[in-house]
Amino acid sequence: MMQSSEMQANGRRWRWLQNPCLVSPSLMCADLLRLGEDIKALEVAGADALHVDVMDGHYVDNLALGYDLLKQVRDATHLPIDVHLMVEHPESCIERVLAAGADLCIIHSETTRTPLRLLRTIHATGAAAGIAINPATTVESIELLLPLVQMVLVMTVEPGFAGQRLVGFTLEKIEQLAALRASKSMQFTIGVDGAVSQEVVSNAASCGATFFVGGTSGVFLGDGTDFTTAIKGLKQAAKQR
Ligand code: S6P
Ligand code: MG
Repeated sequence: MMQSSEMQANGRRWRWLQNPCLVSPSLMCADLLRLGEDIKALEVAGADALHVDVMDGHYVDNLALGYDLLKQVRDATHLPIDVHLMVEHPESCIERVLAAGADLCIIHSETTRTPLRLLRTIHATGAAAGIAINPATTVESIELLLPLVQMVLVMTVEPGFAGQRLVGFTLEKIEQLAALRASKSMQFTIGVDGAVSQEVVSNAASCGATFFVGGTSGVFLGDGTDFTTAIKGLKQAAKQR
């Protein structure tokens, strides 16, 4: 288990996660044929991080962004990169993902038999660690891991695809996590991923979320709205909680 002194030593590197409102556009929703241009435009537009979904076609029925792309994204941006691992047995890819430049690595605890070891591996490189919970995954099932993570990412859709509808009851888990965090003086950030529109941001923020993954519902709107307007809209919605 990571010692608290090591947690403190990494505290400065993880401080960006404590910002009261972070928008992290999901790059699988970008124009992949013009990704470099989209990344630059997202930086200028006020993105706080970039969300990279890694999918293996087993844990979820989709294939997405791999090591080589992740390395190129790392070289192309100064923003923190949060990597969302939707893969079976993440231990087999974690070292490569970390070496490719993840600042925050988010796992699904049910994909591994050894989540503690995995969190330790992530922390050993100085990266922050997170756990994602699917709509049907309970907060109770990850409660023991909470003191060890810097982020809980509440999936507000089933993982795998962009463009889905919100699963409404997931917002209650944000409140539950926020109450647990307060009662045990923990520090993890609560994020939401899936169907994150302005309305969802506003509701999720009022429940205690501060980290918002922006996909087709929030940032890549496809209706001519530019990234600056879209990201500003999400940030304003977070204030209107
Ligand atoms: C989905 C993935 C997400 C999506 C994002 C898409 O499994 O983890 O990060 O990229 O949720 O956003 P939207 O607004 O299209 O649902
Ligand atoms: Mg994701």
